Amino acid sequence: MSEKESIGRKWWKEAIVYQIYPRSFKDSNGDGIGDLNGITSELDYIQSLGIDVIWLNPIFSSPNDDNGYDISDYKNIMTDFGTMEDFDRMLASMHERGLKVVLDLVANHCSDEHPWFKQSMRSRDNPYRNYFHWWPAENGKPAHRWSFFDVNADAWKYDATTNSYYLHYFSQKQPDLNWENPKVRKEIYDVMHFWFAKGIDGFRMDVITFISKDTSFPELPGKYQGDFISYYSDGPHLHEYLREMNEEVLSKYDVLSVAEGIGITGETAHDFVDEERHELNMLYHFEGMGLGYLPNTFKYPDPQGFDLVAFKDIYSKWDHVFADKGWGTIYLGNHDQPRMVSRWGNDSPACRELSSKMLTTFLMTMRATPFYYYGDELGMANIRFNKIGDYRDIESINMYQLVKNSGGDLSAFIEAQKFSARDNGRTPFQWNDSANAGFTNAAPWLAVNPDFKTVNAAAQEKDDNSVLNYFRAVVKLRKENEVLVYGKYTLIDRDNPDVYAYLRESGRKKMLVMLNFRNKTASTNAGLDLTNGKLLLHNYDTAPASDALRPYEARVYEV
Ligand code: TEU
Ligand code: CA
Repeated sequence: MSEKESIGRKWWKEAIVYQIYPRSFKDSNGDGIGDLNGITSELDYIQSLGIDVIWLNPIFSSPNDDNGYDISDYKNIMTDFGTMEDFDRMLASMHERGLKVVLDLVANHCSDEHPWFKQSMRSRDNPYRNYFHWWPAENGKPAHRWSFFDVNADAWKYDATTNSYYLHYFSQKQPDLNWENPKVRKEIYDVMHFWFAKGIDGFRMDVITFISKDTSFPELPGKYQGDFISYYSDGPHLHEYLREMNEEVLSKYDVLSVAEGIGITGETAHDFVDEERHELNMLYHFEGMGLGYLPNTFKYPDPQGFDLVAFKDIYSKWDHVFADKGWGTIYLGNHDQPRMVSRWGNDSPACRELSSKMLTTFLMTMRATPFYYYGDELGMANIRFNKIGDYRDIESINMYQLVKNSGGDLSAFIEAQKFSARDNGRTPFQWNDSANAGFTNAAPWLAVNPDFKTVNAAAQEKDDNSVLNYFRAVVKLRKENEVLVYGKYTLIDRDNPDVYAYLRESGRKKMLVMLNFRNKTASTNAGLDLTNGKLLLHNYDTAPASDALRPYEARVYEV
């Protein structure tokens, strides 16, 4: 079996996924909200990036309590985003350009405005009753379940209509679907077939690890020590349902399936993605996303920042997890995280471009499928709102209320949200320096970052050394050097607190990647004579003068 066969080549292992948050990409009809026709109108730009796959956050009918992650009709397009005709045209145009499309499957919960729930809450013997998790109130209050978004962090909501509580891990308008009910599973498989029949190329699966519940709803077992996320992602029939989903749907198409792997650890990862398991292709983990936050706080940043050695350990461990089997993904931002350059780099005017390029080099040179977030290719930064009124995200608004209800320090909360809030990653795309950054000619649904006058695509198009053109260059480097996809990964100089360096090797090809994560000159002892190395890419506009790395410098050598 050749090395190539042993690698188990797959298109989705070699792909670069570009995530578009449709609400914030481009408004085509002047209502201040991004939409599908807006995306279709910018396909030249998207194609120019060199990426292969577009992941769209939910575009289905929704009252937008959680910006589409609360679906009221799985087989229709959200009114704000357009029509099914708009979708069909967008999909056809993307396929014509060789771009694949991945949609977002939100099947752990749906909207409380979905007909299923409207029926279910009517009476205890309604045929849809068992589509959700109900607890009859005469049995007393059910055992506590923690909610991500509830203002009292309570995942049970009482409904007087049938004197019962229903379960909602997220907001009260996001009741959890009862996957223990085979009718519910059939409904979801039917929805997946509907979109695959339309020609889409895959699904990113929202909190898919949470779908199976112990419906006797016991007190949280002691072994989880209060860690609800680990308990939620350890349901009794999870893998049985993922195998069934594969058998009923995924195995029938050549598509990409990726789990939003909240709660998945290095120990359990293979259960989800090993080929012989016949479940999913990939997952993305959350281990890195906890770095740099003060423990037991709601994403309050650690003033010391994040520990680079811990960062290296996490991404090296996950490379090792999939070194021989399975396949990983890599990301540093998305619609649930603050902007990459503000979180992991330095978004000061002097360092924003350099550190953004350095972080992009990391994502494009690891042995995993990159999931790259719209706007990061421009180095878009956090907007850092000063007041709760500026926020549109239910998580920030409800957590503010929760802090208020418990008499907490609201200004400390607002301060922390400047660093970690999700809306920092959802501000409109900055196309040019015209009004509203060319995103819309109406009032945008969420404020545009005032730095758009300088940080925008039009300005960067013209600048060979821009973050945008560097993105295109490092994507090209990955596409032209398969060693950066499948090559063996080896961490170098692990204890170096400032530089992340690693080798990628395959056959006679050997690449050395060196990344300075600090705003100062730093060195790494790569133990390799770089003078014989061929410098393939670096993020400064002047050639390096020594082995020492300049602030936020990134270099890729062939050695
Ligand atoms: O996110 C689940 C999830 O992990 C997030 O709640 C995350 O932990 C948190 O927001 C970080 O602050 C998925 C979607 O990606 C998210 O946008 C939805 O809000 C959520 O599920 C519910 O569908
Ligand atoms: Ca619009």
